[in-house]
Amino acid sequence: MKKILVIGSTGQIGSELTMELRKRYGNDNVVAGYIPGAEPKGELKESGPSALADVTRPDELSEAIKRHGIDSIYNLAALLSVVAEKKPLLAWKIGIDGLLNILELARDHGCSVFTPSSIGSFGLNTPHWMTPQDTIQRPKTIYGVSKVTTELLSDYYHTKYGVDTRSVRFPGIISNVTPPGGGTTDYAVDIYYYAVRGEKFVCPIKQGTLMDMMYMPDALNAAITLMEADPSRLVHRNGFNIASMSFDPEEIYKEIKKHRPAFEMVYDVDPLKQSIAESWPDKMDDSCAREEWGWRPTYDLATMTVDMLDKLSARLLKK
Ligand code: AKB
Repeated sequence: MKKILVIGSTGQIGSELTMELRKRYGNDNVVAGYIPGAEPKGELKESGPSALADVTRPDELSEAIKRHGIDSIYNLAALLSVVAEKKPLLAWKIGIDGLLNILELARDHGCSVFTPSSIGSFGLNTPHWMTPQDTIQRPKTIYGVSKVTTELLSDYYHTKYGVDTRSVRFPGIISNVTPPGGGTTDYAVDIYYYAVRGEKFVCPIKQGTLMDMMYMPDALNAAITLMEADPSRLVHRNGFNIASMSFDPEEIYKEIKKHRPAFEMVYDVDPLKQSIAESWPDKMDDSCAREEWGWRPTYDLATMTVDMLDKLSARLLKK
């Protein structure tokens, strides 16, 4: 049985990924890694082991790997795109210095490593429609620069040292559990909270701006399926385009309005978020992920919207 460490287990993806991994591999086999100030709570804390795992402290990471006999690491430590622009040095320290610490330890201890890349690894001169798997990656944000570096470093450790590194380029992830913080795609999560509370939503992204998005259950499944994939089938490693839906603010608004006819949205465009959004793909081509490890999403905008509204209403309105 695998012994897994999730670094960043209390973040937007980490909190749900840790629980999903515990369901599949057993509670005791999945360690929730955290940093001081972001300790696991509730079900995440009670259902399995946890350990201090700050990517900027290699001794602490090494201790967690040895103590729990870890052979597989999901590294979710990162600042999202908007907050990274405000703290570029910290974004680099966590995203790249931290990744190097993990890759060195993975080399020593024979661990496999999943470190997500993002649609943020592309830039203005990348083809925006059906963005190919292998194409121009010249992003202008520090988030993008660190995601391209993540892909290259992870590939380097695989070819040079045989470390089993794998990753996907996540679209904007939408979830009804832990809210994101500091991303360009966050509007597509926030809009559901406003709709359920019956409040008017002010959208920071311009009408007509398409971005790839994905519902959390598909995102979790992508990460775990890729890590389980037969390595002999993988032509690529870091990182695979994965896609399930692409929409602009008007489309998600209209979809929500089908269920909440009184819901209202107005625009107040945030120039930083807008410029980042415009540099990202409108829609990625994920055929390599489909061919090399059987990627198949299950949610589209309509089915996700029903589930988001149901789950959020059940949670927010019972308070
Ligand atoms: C962000 O908006 O920064 C992230 C991402 C797409 O990588 N959600």
